[in-house]
Amino acid sequence: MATAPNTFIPLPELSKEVAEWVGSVAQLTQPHRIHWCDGSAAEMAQLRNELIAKQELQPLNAESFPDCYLARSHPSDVARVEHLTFICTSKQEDAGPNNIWMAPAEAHQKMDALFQGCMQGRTLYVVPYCMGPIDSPYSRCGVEITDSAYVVINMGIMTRMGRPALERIAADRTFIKGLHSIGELNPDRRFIMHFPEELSIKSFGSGYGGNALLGKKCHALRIASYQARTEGWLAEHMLIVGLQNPQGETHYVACAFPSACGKTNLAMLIPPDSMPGWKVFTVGDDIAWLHPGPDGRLWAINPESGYFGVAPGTSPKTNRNAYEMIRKDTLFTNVARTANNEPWWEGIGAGEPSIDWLGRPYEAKNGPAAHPNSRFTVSAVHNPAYTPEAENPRGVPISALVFGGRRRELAPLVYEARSWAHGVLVGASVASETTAAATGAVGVVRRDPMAMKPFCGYNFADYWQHWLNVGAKLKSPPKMFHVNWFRQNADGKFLWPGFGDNLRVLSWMLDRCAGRAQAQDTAIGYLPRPQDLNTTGLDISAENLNEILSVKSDAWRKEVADIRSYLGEYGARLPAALLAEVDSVEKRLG
Ligand code: OXD
Ligand code: MN
Repeated sequence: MATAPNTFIPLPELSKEVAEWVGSVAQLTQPHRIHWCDGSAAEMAQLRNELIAKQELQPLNAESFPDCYLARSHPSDVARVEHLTFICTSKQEDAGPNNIWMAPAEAHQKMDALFQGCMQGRTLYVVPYCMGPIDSPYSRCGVEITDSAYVVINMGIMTRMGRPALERIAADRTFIKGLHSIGELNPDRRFIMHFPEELSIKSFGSGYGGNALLGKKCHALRIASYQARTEGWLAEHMLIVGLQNPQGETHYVACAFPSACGKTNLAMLIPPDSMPGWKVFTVGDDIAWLHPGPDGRLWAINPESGYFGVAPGTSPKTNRNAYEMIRKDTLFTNVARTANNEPWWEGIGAGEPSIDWLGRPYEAKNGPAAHPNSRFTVSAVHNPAYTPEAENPRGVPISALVFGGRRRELAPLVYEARSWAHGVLVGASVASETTAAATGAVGVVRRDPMAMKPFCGYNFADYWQHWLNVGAKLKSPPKMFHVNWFRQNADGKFLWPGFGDNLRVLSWMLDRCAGRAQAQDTAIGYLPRPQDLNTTGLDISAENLNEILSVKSDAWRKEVADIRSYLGEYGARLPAALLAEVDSVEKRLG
């Protein structure tokens, strides 16, 4: 546990284990110099100035966007690379069909050959960080070694980075080792390797967020999910939001949606005018670490301290909180600029692009002005919906867990699982259209169980069993739900308004948790009837509402057959209890 900062001891002397590892990495990578990051504001300013001098960072309009900067990544390095991301367990079956596997010895050899001498002439930054509040027993620390100052600045926003983290590491005597180099940013020499059994990561050839900020997806999801299984908790791709009803009661909900499906928007939701008295607090927008508490409830911390959000589509209408939050102290990556040197992206709702994300004068024929996966990195404390509960070392109690995806058809607006085991099946069968957050085709429906397809550090079959085991430990488990904000009609128009109106669905869920709301019992779970939802002031036709609150048996029979065949890929390791849930949905469908 962290104690009062001891500024007298130089950083490299705080932890013998870290110093030894840094020494061996320096021998391999041969940097020009080594910089131990203390996480101070002065250090951040210094790094920014260095990048500005090299023209790798541009200050934006100092009056309207004070302390905001624009970074441009290499045009071939703009998203996560799932096809180059490996889980290296000693046994291939432990990584499972959901991951690309490589034997640890082979992976180390391959990576060490790439890292050999790769930092010559460059600075090696030692970045100690803590995922989670510095004094929480649920937090876990790591050290990222990187040769990218851009990565250090991002890690400084996204994690509790610097001296306090290193002090905690010295006390815990354990940390995740993450080695990163941008290499030559050559896509043919780009690999993101995870060694869950060794609690280490090696990432080469990319400077993009999810590939390079190793505390985020690599540590807080892939390695942490593996670690969580051995320790009895869950590391999930979930936002955490607090909802205070007009009576003043606050309940916390954690929601798993795939990348770029609106987690940041839901986490910062603005209640519609017709729901006065509601308040929304953001605990996290991307990752939740969930622990069974001594009281039999599930408790959540957000391991991150900032947001690495998708910029396109962010506007005062879609997410006023985010729009306000990113007007100062924000690092933008791959957005466009206006003639007035303000950041610009598609869907911002004002202004005109002048320079596109590649730095060219904007021309419509070149496609979007901002890259569809352009991002903002900003500290959580700038969010108007920030709550100090995000710093609570014991976390927040979770009343409901929500799964969801982006599906034009089939999945209704919301349904409730019958039990924890049924909820695990609902989560395991999430499907969603792919987005620009990862390289590859966009808009293709794929199974993305618990929104963890790109992030689970071990075999999904074992992961589902682990979910079932965690549920068995909870005396008061959260209720589980599935939502789909993205239903469309034949003309491609969205049937549900989404954004702030999603609170209507969340409030029905909380009323279900409190035993106050009605539902219809259907083959796939409990659905609200139209009259069970608060529709005051809602702009939707009765026909559309009926449509998104109905279950089409024929289409669902096909879906369940598809789920069965998908789960079948996990063979004998698949938990029997999950198959029993498939059988029972199928039976109810007739
Ligand atoms: C993210 C992602 O950046 O899921 O959060 O890709
Ligand atoms: Mn994410």
